[in-house]
Amino acid sequence: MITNEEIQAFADEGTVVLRQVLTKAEVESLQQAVAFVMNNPGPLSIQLSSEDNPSDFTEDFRRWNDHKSIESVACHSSLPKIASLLTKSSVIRFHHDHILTRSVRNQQRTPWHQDQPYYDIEGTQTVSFWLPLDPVPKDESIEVVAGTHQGPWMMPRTFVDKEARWFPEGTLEEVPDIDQDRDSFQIRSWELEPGDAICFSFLSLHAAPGTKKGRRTVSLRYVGEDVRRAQRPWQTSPPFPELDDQKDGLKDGDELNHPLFPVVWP
Ligand SMILES: O=C(O)CCC(=O)C(=O)O
Repeated sequence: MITNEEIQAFADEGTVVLRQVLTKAEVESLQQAVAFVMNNPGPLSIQLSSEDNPSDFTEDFRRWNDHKSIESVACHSSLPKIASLLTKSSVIRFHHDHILTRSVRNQQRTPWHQDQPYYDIEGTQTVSFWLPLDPVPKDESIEVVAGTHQGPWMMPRTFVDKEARWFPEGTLEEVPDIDQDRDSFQIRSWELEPGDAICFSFLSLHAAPGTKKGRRTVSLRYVGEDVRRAQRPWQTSPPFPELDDQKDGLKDGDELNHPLFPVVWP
């Protein structure tokens, strides 16, 4: 299902491409789920179109309870076991889903960023699977900087107006200007077919270009046993307000032992 070379590549670089990890039926079920999500936006849905980029770019988060196919692929496909092999964690929890749809000619780039500073977790055993539901040419595929999974953490900023979120200005390194000096970075990207996955750690620096023909993707995110809650005095992206509940929530340093994060492996 996955080779030792692929596991080693993920350990060394924090990213690896895996071919045909989802079946055709799983891809089709996710396509149906994305159509449902687009027609029924959730409370966390964001419309990212702007005046200079009027064509649609929509994101939605945490929809796995709303459509059986997202739950089924997240919890019962080959992905949980692969997450265990890549992160070398014997226990894997599903963390959340993130759905991104760009319509034809949407040119909006997702800027370079790490995901983990936007969340409320500490730990190293993490992996996201970026799952395209349409063919993606290499020059329209997500790009990941090899090696950045080792840190350091870099300042999360809002994507549009670049405000520091949420660490005080100056407390974290800034994301380097990668596009000004691309040859100095080991940038990985791959042409993809539906069923393929680009795997990357929650700390890997990554960015994604716009699209000519349109692109539907689902990112499914998993954590291993060394991951703990890091309570934040701000709203994370996506938010998990349930975790702040005095009785049923999680405290700083707790394992993510909560129904929001089901154990999916073993
Ligand atoms: O597809 C994109 O535009 C960005 C995806 C991304 O940043 C992620 O999945 O973490």
